[in-house]
Amino acid sequence: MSVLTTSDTQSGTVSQTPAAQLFQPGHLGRYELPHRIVMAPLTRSRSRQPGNVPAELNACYYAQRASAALIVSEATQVSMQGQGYAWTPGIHSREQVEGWRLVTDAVHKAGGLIFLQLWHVGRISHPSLQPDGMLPVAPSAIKPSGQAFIENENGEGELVPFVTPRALQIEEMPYLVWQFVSGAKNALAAGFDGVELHAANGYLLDQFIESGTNKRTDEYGGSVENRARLLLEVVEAVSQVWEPDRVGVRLSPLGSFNDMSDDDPEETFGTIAAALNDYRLAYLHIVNPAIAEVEQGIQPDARAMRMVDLIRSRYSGKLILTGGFDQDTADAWLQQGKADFIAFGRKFLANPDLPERFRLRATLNADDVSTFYGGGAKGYTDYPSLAQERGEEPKPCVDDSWR
Ligand code: 8OZ
Repeated sequence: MSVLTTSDTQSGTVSQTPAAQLFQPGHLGRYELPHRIVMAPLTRSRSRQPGNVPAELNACYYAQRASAALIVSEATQVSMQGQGYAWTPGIHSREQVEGWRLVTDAVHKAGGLIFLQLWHVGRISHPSLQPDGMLPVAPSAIKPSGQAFIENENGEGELVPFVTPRALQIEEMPYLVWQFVSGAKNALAAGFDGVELHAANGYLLDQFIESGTNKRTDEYGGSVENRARLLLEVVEAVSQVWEPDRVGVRLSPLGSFNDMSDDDPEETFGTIAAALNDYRLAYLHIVNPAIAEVEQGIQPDARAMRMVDLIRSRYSGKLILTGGFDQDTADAWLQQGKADFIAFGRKFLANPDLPERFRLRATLNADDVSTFYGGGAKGYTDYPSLAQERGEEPKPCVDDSWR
């Protein structure tokens, strides 16, 4: 399929140029994907206000990136309680479902596949983002270090210190599962192709999983079986809304973002990876524990590499790895069998046609950190494609038939 793929199966020889693995087709759940390049979930904080509603601009952004084998949407709160940052989109109101329909229609029209990432932030929030100014909720009343990103009285983004969250009562656990189920049902109504459960990066499900944030003494705390209970209940319930072959789970073993820690990450994440086998999910998505080293082109930390290998050996389904990869490191990791798909975040953000650029080994646009979060089209839908660089007019992004 790719001009760079030179594998010659007829003569029995396999000689592939460095990007060959990335351009092999592969199955993911019920889908047959044309290559191995996934777009990672990226928070962009550009939903329409009020109401955190996806709109035409967001449809344009995702449609531009439809050549990804799979797009995993930005993290999307399943409820008001699940919101932790200003202007992130939700999937709990009728307007949001209609807004996401613009996105899924636009991506499908452009030939793409898109999963919605279902998100509850737990303690990574602030009363100003919570219903009735209530405290954020968490497995235990432990304040994260750092700051929440909120909207101030002037409608501007502002960083304010986190507060101590309220520890959830055991009677509230079914309500947490219900919030994810409700988000999953709404995702189905909005026309997505599947859902990914965000159990990474220090948000609610991860707060239950890891011992640093979970000091509970009931059946949701203590042993790894207990700390994994909420995740597995959500997996089970969401798999009844969607078939399991359209459900993925994202984890971040050894991650410290959002003040996370675990006493025995090998036991915790090894056990969870094995437990997930029972559900026959579309995939497990891992935030690369060696992200910093891969990005800098240095030898990864031995513990990080052991964790990648541990997850691979315990989990028998498809694995997506994200974090720090370029074309060659991605291809090498696929070649070594460390993952089945590689997701790219910052590179996809700045290169709407990333697979084509990889295929042609074209220069990549650099990303602009100052426009990552909030704002409008600048730094969002105005990164040029190769076709534009050749002088073609940009494709019209918004088409009246999507309204
Ligand atoms: C960066 C800024 C805000 C949110 C994550 C959803 O870490 C996020 C996120 C990342 O998964």
